[in-house]
Amino acid sequence: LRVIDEMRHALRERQLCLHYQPIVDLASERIVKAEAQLRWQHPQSGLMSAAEFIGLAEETGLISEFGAWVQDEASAHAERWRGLGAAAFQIAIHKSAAELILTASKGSWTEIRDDGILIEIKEDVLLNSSPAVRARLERLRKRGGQLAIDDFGVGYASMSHLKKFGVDYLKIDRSFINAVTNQPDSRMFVESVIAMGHKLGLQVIAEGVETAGQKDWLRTAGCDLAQGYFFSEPLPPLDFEQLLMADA
Ligand code: G
Ligand code: G
Repeated sequence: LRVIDEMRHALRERQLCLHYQPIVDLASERIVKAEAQLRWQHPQSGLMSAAEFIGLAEETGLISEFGAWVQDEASAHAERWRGLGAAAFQIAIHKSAAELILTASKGSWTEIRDDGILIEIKEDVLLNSSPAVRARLERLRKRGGQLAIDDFGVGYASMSHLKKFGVDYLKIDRSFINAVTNQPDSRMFVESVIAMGHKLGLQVIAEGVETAGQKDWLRTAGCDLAQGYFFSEPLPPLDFEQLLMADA
């Protein structure tokens, strides 16, 4: 119970922040997007990653307020950075299955900030979605937002799910990218996902790129975009802004 109070307090007292990890276009090697990672600057525990508190936020329903805050904050940053010259710059935010079920059925996920945002969902959303969630994600795309499947390859989503949903990007899970320069199986998997993605009219993003060898292999394989420690770890907004402006 104390934790719930602390989370409410965190929202009111501006203890939440977003860190941004660049997503790079492999052809030009320019930053074109960023993935937002929610963090909580806890007064006693220090900087906490989303993995440490999102579960509890989901159980208590506070996730809808956290999610709204994330989308507002990310939209404001995206607008600022587009204004500073990164014309088509886009921010990707995570939305969990639990958050979507809660906010889509209640109609509490506002459409005001749909334009220009990229929503990342995991395969479980494709597999177990309600009509309300599907309808909401369709409206997102009609209103100028886009949809990415995060950690693609670790779950059971198939081509038919992708066609039914209207998806814009596939993000290949970093476990495959990690092995791409030394495991033929992973190479074959990544090549297949790129081919399937392109056949379906989607762009493919590689997650967890850590070496120049992986980056070069991915570009040659026709992968569109990449993120990972090779380019940058997730950065606080001001540090990310410097990186973005240096890149422009
Ligand atoms: O950066 P970190 O290792 O804490 O991220 C762990 C996971 O937390 C991410 O892979 C992502 O799935 C999740 N996450 C990060 N930010 C958010 C957010 O704003 N909303 C939700 N629902 N999940 C997030
Ligand atoms: O679930 P998701 O894939 O969004 O995981 C996000 C987490 O992965 C974050 O904690 C982020 O710091 C971490 N991450 C980002 N890039 C890399 C990378 O290149 N290698 C590894 N091992 N982790 C990464």
